[in-house]
Amino acid sequence: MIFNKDVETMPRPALRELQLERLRWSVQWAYDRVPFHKRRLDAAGATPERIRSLDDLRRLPFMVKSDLREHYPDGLFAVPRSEIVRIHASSGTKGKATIVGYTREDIETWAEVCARSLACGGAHPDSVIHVAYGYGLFTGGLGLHYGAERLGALTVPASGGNTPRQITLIQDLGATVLCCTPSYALNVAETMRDRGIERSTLALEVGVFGAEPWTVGMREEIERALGLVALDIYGLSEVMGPGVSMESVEDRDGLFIWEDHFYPEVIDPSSGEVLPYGEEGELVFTTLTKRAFPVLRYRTGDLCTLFAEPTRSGRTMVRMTKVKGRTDDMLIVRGVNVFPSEIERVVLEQRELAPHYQILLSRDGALDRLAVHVEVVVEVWESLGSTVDSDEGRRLAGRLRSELANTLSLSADVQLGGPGTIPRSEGKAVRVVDRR
Ligand code: DLL
Repeated sequence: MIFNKDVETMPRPALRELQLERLRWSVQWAYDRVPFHKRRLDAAGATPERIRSLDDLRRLPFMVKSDLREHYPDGLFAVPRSEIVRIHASSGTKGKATIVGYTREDIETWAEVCARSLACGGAHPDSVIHVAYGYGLFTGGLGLHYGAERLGALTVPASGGNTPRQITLIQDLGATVLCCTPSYALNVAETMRDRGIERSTLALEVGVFGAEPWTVGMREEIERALGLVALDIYGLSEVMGPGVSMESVEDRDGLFIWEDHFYPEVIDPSSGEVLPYGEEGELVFTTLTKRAFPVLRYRTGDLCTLFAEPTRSGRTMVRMTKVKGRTDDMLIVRGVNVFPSEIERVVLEQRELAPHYQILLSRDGALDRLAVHVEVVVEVWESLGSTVDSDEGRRLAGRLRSELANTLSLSADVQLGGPGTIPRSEGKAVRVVDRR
């Protein structure tokens, strides 16, 4: 189902016209209301009247996370507090949270893009949508909640935690759509297995999973365990929250960016140069309709590729590939660049290993040490007599070690463990522990 057919299937020339009109509005709005934007646009000679084409956006300077921190909590808001109806905060790990604000119109837009996203994933007004993203300052829960209600679906605001109770609710209310992080979906699957709950007692058809990077291998694991179609949803608080882009159930190839509200660019992270579609780089967004907290060329730190080939679903909006990682989560180990997603891919290729892993970095004198801790799957654990300290256990660890060395060009210590060794997540999983 296409939630907003006129917009989602708009011919691209008409879409570009709409984007230009909105871009001019957005730049003017930010310029007139936020001293930070006025100062920077004046300095760059990129005042609103000079924006005559979409390419003129390139005259604007980039915004980065530290700009938000420096104006904490609401120094970049473009409307008086009396017009803000909601705030959320981004889940940054460093320093204070970043506060973001919404006017009533912004909440409307957000509900619309989340409704579009859910429909894009196959949800419809008769769906029962179980939202297990956290409700609160995190945008996941309330964002998708409003989208599900806008779609007209029966919405279950489960939030995070108490997994056994969530499973009972999913069963008893007949949830057809599950919204949560991919790592929490695994947690749900594992709790079901531990309690002997058959997946046939669930009516789940689709999972709307995001808020953290996950590989195709992880997708397959989750689909097998829960018996649903697992789709990827992307977003970030600074731009809106969930619902910036979403994979479609028909295409299952890349995430459609709701370009009538969020204008994407991909840049070379080191030079800042805009890259053509098809080339991988850092995703940058300019909001086209946001009132409370407009962002102009905000660097997300997320790495992906844009592409605009025709689609099965008829949607015309540009797509982004799954996020490969973040510019700042690339690990540099003994001078070699390593993305956690590469490690996840190698781990998940091994049938005997479970999708529960953690990457540990430490320093031994001047030397970095990379260790990968992974659980073996329950059946293997049982067949090994509940220990990995055996020839078979050592053989498994040895194989993972050599696969990692081939892929990463780097040696890693491998430590296998039994089920439950790695901490489980209720929101975003902590995959990397850097003790250097
Ligand atoms: O995570 C919004 C969200 C909620 C998206 C629910 C999807 C579902 P933040 O807490 O501000 O917002 O974190 C944003 O999370 O810059 C990415 O690095 C990462 N991220 C979000 N979605 C994905 C995804 C929410 N599908 C940051 N794949 C972003 C990979 C993702 N990374």
